[in-house]
Amino acid sequence: MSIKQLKLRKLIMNLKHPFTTSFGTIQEKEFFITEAIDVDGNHGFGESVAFSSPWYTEETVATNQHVMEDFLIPILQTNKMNHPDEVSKLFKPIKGNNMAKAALEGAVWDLYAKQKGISLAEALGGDKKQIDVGISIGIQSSVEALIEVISQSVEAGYKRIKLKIKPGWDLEVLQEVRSHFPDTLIMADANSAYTREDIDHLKKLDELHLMMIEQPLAHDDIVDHAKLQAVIHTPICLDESIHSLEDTRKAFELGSCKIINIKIGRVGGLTEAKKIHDFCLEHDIPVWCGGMLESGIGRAHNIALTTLPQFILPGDTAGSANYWEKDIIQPEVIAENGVIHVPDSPGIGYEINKDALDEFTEWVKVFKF
Ligand code: OSB
Ligand code: MG
Repeated sequence: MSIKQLKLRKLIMNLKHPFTTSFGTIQEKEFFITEAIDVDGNHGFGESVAFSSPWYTEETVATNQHVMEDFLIPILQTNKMNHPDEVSKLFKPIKGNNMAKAALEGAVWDLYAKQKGISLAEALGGDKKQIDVGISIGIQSSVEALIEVISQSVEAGYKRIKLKIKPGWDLEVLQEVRSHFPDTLIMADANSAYTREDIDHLKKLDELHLMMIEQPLAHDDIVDHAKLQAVIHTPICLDESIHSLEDTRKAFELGSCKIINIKIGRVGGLTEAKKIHDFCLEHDIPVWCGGMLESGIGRAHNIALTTLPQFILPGDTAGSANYWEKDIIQPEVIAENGVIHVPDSPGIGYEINKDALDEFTEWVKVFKF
């Protein structure tokens, strides 16, 4: 699958609403769109999901650029491939930097599916025609404001509501929410805001009947999560701690969680994401697809991945309009009653809105192969 050229585009897009987590607020999103072009004029697109600051995990937009330009793109330029699964093998000598790796691998996967004339979902082996999605709601200025946003999301039909929590915005807020929405599927995401000192406090969350609590403890921990899971009924879902199939196996063997959030960027690409999925299918571990406030291109990759069978829980891929005034794909991603119809045209299945892409592009670099 010969690549003739690779384009690296730096974009800046402004979120419709600031998104606040335990680690901070994101308003303006800086990120890369990768584009792999072949001799026949096929174009494959990928997206880097790193943020400007290393608050979620250690990668940033700047480290992504360094690692892609100085290490990963040269590897692609000097090696031939027959299948996108080979990209992660070629990248193996480079440690970590999974979001940088995934951004390039994603463009190769899309290009491959377009060369074969099949959808990315089909190329991955997924066969769902539609996927169920939930929504992730950031920390709000007041409980009243939060209740209002939840009401709108429930009305829009999202299949589950995820609420960001942190010390001081947790038990009482969730109790209030639970009393307004007694039957709604609710989960909480702490983005590593607690420590083992908080275990007694976290035990109190059991009374709220949450679907799960996501990443309560440190971003690099699976040991204390196992201790916490042993004393709470609420299933723990790991996000930040899982970077690979090996991490997944270890977390499973230790009992660190009961559910896995798979993010393509965090695990280094679709090939590794699929391996984690297959392990979870084999061991009966429910998985869902997380989000990183992506543009439509990253969102399309998430949709394709979610067509695999073990994605049995609704993910965070809400509709484009939830994030952006204008997205860079057309049509935009639409979630109707919490359901997204999976496109069946080749590759990611959405056209690029070239005007929007150009409008948000800060600069483009071209790498010849
Ligand atoms: O932990 O899943 C997370 C957003 C930014 C960083 C981390 C996370 C999130 C979300 C929102 O929860 C996901 C989305 O709507 O794309
Ligand atoms: Mg999370």
